[in-house]
Amino acid sequence: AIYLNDVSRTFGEYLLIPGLTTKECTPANVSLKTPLVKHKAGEKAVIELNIPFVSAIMQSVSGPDLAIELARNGGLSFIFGSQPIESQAEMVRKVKKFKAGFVVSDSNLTPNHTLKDVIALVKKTGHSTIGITEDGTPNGKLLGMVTSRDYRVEKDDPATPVKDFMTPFQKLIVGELGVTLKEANQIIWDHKLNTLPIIDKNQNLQYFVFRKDYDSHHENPNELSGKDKTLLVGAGINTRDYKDRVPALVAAGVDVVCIDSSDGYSEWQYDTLRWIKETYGDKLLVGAGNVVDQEGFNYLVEAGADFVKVGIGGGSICITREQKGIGRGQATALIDVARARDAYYEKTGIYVPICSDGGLVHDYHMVLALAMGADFLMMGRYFARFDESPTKKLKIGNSFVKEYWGEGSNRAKNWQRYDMGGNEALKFEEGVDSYVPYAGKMKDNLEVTLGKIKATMCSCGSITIEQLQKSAKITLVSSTSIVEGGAHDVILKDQN
Ligand code: MZP
Repeated sequence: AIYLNDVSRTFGEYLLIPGLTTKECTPANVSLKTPLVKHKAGEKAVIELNIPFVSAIMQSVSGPDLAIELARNGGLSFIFGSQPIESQAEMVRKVKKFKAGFVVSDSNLTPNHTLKDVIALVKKTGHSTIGITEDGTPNGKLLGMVTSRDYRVEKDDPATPVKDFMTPFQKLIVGELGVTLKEANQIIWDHKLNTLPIIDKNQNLQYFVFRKDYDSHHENPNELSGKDKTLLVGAGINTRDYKDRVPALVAAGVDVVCIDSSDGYSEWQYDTLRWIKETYGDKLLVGAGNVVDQEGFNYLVEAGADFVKVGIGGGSICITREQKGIGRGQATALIDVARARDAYYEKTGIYVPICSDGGLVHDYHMVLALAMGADFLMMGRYFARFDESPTKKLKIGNSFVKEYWGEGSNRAKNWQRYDMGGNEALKFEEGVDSYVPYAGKMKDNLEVTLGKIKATMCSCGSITIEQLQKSAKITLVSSTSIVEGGAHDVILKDQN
């Protein structure tokens, strides 16, 4: 056997030492932009994220609702692959149909259609606001609009004609084509609107701007509000049915795929990557993993991976280390793989981003992972707690929880993720079925988490992830100094 000299360590065993905080190091100046896929030195990656978060490729995490909300907030979801090809492709389509920035009235709804028709359209398109035009075409004259609030209130009587509950045009505050996001936002705030219809000079409805859209685009307030962007979405794939699954996902408009496996250092992944690159070239971006050392990284990069995922056995629902005795402390794995990424960059001038997957518990762990070299972070438990995750919210005792189960649990039966060749079946469980505390809306939680990340980065004297990776000072902590880091030697007042 070969013995590695380093101890397998995880995030809780490290702390960051503050660097010089210059006057420009303020949270408002921090950019969390990060590359998702490989690119040449000095060039930008084809896909960049505005926040370094992606959601786990899991049934209990990444459905279309979560994908839409995360993309709107600057991150990206990988729609889970442990489902039939057609239903996964449908989820991808649902996200791609949801236009960021605006919603065109692509209905054929006229004032005489019923609420039932509106609900059917909402389900089909994912649009939460529907403009009603005279002739039912996007270029027809705007007469009014129906929002999700209206149809929720009225859903008891689906036969109500649209004209009885739509907000008539006269009452709307209407922006005109060509307004910037800053101007749109001013109108939205001045008139306490959530949605601003935008018309052209002939008073035909063109699209809507949402307050939320402006929020998520605040980095670029001078952008015209009508720029049609679609949301980014990824999807998980496996090494068995990729020749059928990948074309279906591509046809659905997927932006990036990722081979999902608990142990990615395999010839199965090599073959899958080669097939994708031979079939699609650089038109389809593909991540691979998971690995925990330099050999694993180099092997997948050589096969064509556009990013590599790091982590075995650290996930909150994962029992792989107990079941199979394989894995590596997440921090040690990340530090090792980041070295391979940097060496490859030195040698070839090609930067292959790495993703730290699983095991992030506290928000400061996220900063540590970025400082140790992760370009972005994949999280399951974190996102499973939110309204937008696809699982049930339950009340247990006095608290609300959401369900969260591993892909290697009997409930998910994702045998492809744990495939070692041979027959198709999950031979033994590598994950658990659990609850996580319910935490409300994603957006509210992201605000707090990102606020903390930015504050820590400022303490470290960095306003970009790249600077943090280069200059962060990291120290190991002893178990006694961990005790020192919490409240200690005081009698805590009753917090109720
Ligand atoms: P966490 O954010 O909940 O700590 O970890 C999520 C990660 O755990 C996923 O992205 C995936 O890599 C891994 N995972 C998913 N299911 C299992 C399992 O059943 C698992 N063992 O380990």
